[in-house]
Amino acid sequence: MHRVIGERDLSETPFIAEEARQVYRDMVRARRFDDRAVSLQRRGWMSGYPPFRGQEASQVGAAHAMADEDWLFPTYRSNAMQIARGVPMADILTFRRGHAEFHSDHDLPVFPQAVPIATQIPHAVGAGMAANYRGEDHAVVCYFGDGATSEGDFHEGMNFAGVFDAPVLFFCENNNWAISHPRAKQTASATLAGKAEAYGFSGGQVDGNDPLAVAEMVESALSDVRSGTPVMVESLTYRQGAHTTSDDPSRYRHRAEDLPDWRTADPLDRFESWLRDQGAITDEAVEAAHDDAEEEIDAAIEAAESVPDPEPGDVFGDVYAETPPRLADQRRWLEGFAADHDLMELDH
Ligand SMILES: Cc1ncc(C[n+]2csc(CCOP(=O)(O)OP(=O)(O)O)c2C)c(N)n1
Ligand SMILES: [Mg+2]
Repeated sequence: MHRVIGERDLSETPFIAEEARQVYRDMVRARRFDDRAVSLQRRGWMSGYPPFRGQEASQVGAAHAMADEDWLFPTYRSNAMQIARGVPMADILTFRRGHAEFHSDHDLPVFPQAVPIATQIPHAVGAGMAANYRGEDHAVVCYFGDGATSEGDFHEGMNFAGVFDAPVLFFCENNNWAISHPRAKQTASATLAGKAEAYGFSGGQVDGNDPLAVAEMVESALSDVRSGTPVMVESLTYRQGAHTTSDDPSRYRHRAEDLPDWRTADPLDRFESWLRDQGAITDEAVEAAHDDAEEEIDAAIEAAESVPDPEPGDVFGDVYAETPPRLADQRRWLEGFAADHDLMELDH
């Protein structure tokens, strides 16, 4: 298990204080975003939201280890990673309000979020293989959860990556839950990282509530990836909240196995108190991080609110180059329904 907090002083790590403070600021941005998003959903501002509270260290640490040109393949859960990579918060909000993702048309190397579990894994491997064919030297970071490791797409993607030396870092964020299903029942494997061995490359575990440990491990994994071998990192963290705003975890949380304190500890509190012990952060810096984050989120909400509602017909767009008959039928049905109920107009 790779770890920094509790085992090393900041001076014994490869990080300087300013880098550690930047990681902290991104964790605050992510935490405040998540809190506000849940409140917005609760008042009907968006239909649903999957909180990532508790997973900020894991995601921000990993994002900080990536080079600017590296591609990220995210999911609905990895908003902190996207925020730390520079995806505008307003884009994430407009997406959750029914728009196509990336409303601002940024050109960051970030794929659209995958909502079907594990489908992004073969996509990420394909992007890595394409980079090899084209002689490009960026790496691909594929984010997924513990539950995704039980999907066929995970095994197919890992297999291809191993056979074709795809420059992919498989970043598995083990938050102990796949909706209500605990990790203990997900697989009989001792670890998730151990699955990499079967595909011919290595995997390792990191304390996912320690952002510098994650950054250090991901950076070293990415250097292996760039030299031609895929790597899997299992980041051990904990989903503090519900699966989504439609879920009630009090119905099943009692079924969680006993987890060590570091696993369920709050990563933001833990990192902040360690930075204070290290003399690397002041009260003013903490306050400024929160104020700046709040200001950024206020602006993002305003920007998202200024975007007109999506057209209902948008759901048929960007799926196929040519609409297949089945979807054309569905579209006709929706048009009829809309006309009968005087609900909306579909543009053709
Ligand atoms: C292919 C597919 N099957 C089932 C679902 C329903 N589903 C949504 S989230 C989820 C659990 C995923 O757990 P995990 O991979 O650990 O990710 P987390 O939600 O913890 O981030 C499932 C089964 C889905 N979205 N896609
Ligand atoms: Mg999970």
